[in-house]
Amino acid sequence: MKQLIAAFSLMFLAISATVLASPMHVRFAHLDKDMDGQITLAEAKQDKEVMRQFSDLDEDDDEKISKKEFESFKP
Ligand SMILES: [Ca+2]
Ligand SMILES: [Ca+2]
Repeated sequence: MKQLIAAFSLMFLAISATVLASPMHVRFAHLDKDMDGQITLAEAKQDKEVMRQFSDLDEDDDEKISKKEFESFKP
């Protein structure tokens, strides 16, 4: 029985990780309207939450959020 619970927990973790990982890609692609791989301030305005955290997301302060900056962000 314990093994079954452990197996289910692992499966749940794997599913959560997948769900958590994919929306960031989707969200980035959605926000990056001109698809240059960067979210500018103007593009960030489409998403209130991204806008609010823009300065935190923009680690190198170039006023653009690169895909790398977006994906490595931990709130
Ligand atoms: Ca862009
Ligand atoms: Ca940046």
